[in-house]
Amino acid sequence: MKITLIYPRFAKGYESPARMEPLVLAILAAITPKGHVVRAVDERLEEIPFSEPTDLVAISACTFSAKRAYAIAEGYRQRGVPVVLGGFHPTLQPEEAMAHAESVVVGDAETTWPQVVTDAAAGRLQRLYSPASPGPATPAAPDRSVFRGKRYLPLRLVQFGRGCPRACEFCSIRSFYGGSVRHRTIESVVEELKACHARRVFFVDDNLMADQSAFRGLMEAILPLGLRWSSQMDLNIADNPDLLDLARRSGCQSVIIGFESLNDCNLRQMGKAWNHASGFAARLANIRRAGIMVYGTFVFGYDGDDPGCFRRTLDFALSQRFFIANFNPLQPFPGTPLYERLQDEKRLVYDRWWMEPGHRWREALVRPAGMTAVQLAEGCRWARERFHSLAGIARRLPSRAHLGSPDNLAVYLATNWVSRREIRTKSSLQEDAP
Ligand code: B12
Repeated sequence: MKITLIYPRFAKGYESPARMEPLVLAILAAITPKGHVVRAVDERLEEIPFSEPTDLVAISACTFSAKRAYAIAEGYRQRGVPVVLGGFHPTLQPEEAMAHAESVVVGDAETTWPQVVTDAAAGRLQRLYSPASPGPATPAAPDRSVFRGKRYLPLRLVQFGRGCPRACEFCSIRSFYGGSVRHRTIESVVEELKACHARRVFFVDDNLMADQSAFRGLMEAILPLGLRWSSQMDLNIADNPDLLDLARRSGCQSVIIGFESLNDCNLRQMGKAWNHASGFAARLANIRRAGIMVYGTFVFGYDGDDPGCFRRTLDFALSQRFFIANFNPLQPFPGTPLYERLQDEKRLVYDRWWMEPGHRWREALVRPAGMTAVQLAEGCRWARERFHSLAGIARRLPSRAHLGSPDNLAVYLATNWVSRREIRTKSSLQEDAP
């Protein structure tokens, strides 16, 4: 069979210069049984080849790309080609996805994709593939030959483990993986890093230090490779000077940490009571002292937020000299406890916002308790723009972490420049029309 694997774009006209490799396509290619010809298409870089003959189409969709994924599926189905949908959105909304495809895969590809291909070749695709045991599969090593000739950021995306033991109300990870974390062997990660000649790496784990001993093992193993890497992890990294030092020596350049809110009532409401805003500054100082840059993320629209929360958070992010920060309005992803709660409380602006034709990126999706939906959207926009203004970038620059090496400085300036451009493009963007 000829199999076409597709990663849909998010929105028409959204041309970020900072595209990352869609790891999922390389994993699907790696685990496709022998004897089939695979073509990977990243719609962010190339047109969908509707007129090219193919026997099976597999599309990966998250909630933001679901509407576009359904439109592509429709295009192929009209041409008589069977379509399989998988990824976060079809996993969390299988009924909806089944209306747009011959077949829907729930959960990780590793457990089901070889069977899907065998069934498709025999002309007996099932409507739904759902793994017998829940929880994350061990990630397979990707086949990066599918990225050849395509222009991605000079950054390797590598996955050590999947899942996070935390239970944050708004996050899709727990709904998708449950509370467990599954790691590949450290040897296979090192082998992959060597094979793809990695210099700069983004470990796409949901919480790289979810298991401290696995984290330590990985750091020790990659120490001789001379990498520069970044990843998401929780703030507890700041409390362990040995681990911080080991991370730095192994090449950790930046960490992405969800601070979410400066309001402890909000942190409690979102299930992050293990974090306290009063401890943020001291813990951030520990990370900066280790020479590691911090990418902080914040979310607005929880019940303790009032219109003043944007200025307070912006001041904090500027004074703490974050490398980058996100200021996002609460996004209720289907399948999360947050979505269910807000639906019960009748506080969703749209029931299925991801399918709304007129919905824009800058629009709020929830009705917050302490302000209007417009104030929520505008407050986030205001904080983002101030943070990424030239004055904001200059104010955050003088930090030991940013000035610690010429490479850190170059990454600081380049990333802020790209984010500044993306913010301007996105805020004027309409969601993709099918
Ligand atoms: C790296 C990453 C990014 C990168 C982009 C990656 C890229 N290639 O371009 C960056 C940092 C830019 C990013 C941004 C965003 N991201 Co992001 N990101 C991730 C992260 C951490 C890793 C992605 C990855 O490579 N995973 C590894 C691959 C192998 O996993 P996978 O894609 O899930 O595929 C597996 C299964 O899902 C399944 N599968 C997937 N597709 C298919 C298809 C078929 C046919 C089959 C059989 C199986 C299958 O099999 C695969 C292998 O087992 C994920 C978290 C995660 N655990 O995946 C979040 C995640 C995908 N992001 C998420 C979000 C919300 C965003 C943002 C919208 C955040 C924001 N508020 O701005 C933005 C939007 C980006 C934009 N375009 O504007 C959410 C999506 C939730 C949802 N319900 O859709 C996730 C899950 C994080 C979370 N905590 O919830 N992201």
